[in-house]
Amino acid sequence: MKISFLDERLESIYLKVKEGSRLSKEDGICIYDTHDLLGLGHIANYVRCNLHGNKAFYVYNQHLNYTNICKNRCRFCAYAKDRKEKGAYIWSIEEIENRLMERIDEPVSELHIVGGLNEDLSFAYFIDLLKTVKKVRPKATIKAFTSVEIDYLSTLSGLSLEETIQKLKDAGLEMMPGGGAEVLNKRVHDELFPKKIGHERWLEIVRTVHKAGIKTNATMLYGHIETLEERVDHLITLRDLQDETNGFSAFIPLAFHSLNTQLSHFPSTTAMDDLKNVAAARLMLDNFPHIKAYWVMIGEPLAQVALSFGADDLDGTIIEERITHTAGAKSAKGLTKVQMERMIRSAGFDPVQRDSFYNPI
Ligand code: V47
Ligand code: SF4
Repeated sequence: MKISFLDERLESIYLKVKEGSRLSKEDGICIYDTHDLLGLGHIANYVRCNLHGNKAFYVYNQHLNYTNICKNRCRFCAYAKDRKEKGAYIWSIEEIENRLMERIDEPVSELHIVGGLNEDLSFAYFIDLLKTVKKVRPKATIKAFTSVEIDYLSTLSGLSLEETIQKLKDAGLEMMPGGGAEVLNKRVHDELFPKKIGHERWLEIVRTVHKAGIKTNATMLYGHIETLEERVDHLITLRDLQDETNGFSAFIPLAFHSLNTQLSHFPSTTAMDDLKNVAAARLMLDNFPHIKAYWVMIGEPLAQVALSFGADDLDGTIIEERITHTAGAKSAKGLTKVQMERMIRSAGFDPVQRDSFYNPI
């Protein structure tokens, strides 16, 4: 189909995409820089439909955030607390079991488990946590711990990275979520999350996890101090690692929410930027099978639109989201299966309920 783009720079990007050629760093910057949102959406939707047709995926999942006490205290995070601060919590294994039992009649197929770096927890707690979740929900997939937590668990266990991953795998870990990467860049790291593992260590952990046969997701936290060039570099770094390991399943752009953070003067991300991030991900990450529009962060209405800007997955029902809501998210804390399917259908796509590995349920 002949398209007349308002921004003629998009012509050559469309041509490359149609030929199956890889986009360059300059193309990535142009994707973020253009004001031709509909032209960009057309190209991203072309790729999305070639890969997934009219399907839009979602998962029946439950989030469990076992503690909000964290020693890292990243400047963008509203969720983390110090041990003695009001609202600080640790869930005992019994409490985790109770939270799972509250929803035991629902068809949850994935448990998404992440938390802070809490110095009061032992490695045995994590093994117990995984085994308990597996005992209560034997058929559900455990998608747990970011690379930041894996690094910390390896320190706690006193074992090598490989041995730590093996122990977690033996206890029930099957997949890892994509959080914790933020922006893979030293300047942004040093300014916003200096205590968190750096760029090189994050890549080392993900590479090791992939080698151990565990699939992971990847994310990028955007809408704070990062430049457009730093965003594109982040995407290219992930693309290069995926060429090497093929261990990434989905990419999720995460829109920064500033309320209750040290960066509370930052305005919310705009719809334009949210959609560009979805489209940029779909076009730059040509070796990633899935791009998620995370409705929690960009809101349900825009997540629907994002399905026509490159996203093929709306993540899931979640049940109770805490991290973004502490930072001011206005979206629901969880959605029902009926609500997820209605969102997808009314955006013109066919809902596919999936498991963690994108098999239809
Ligand atoms: O690791 C923290 C980010 C992540 C804020 O892999 C913030 O399927 C915005 O990673 N504003 C957690 N973001 C969420 C996450 C995720 C979500 C859904 C699906 C998957 C997946 C992964 O949120 C954190 C951090 O990078 N974050 N604070 C904030 N104020
Ligand atoms: Fe801790 Fe994660 Fe929050 Fe950073 S983003 S302070 S590592 S919980």
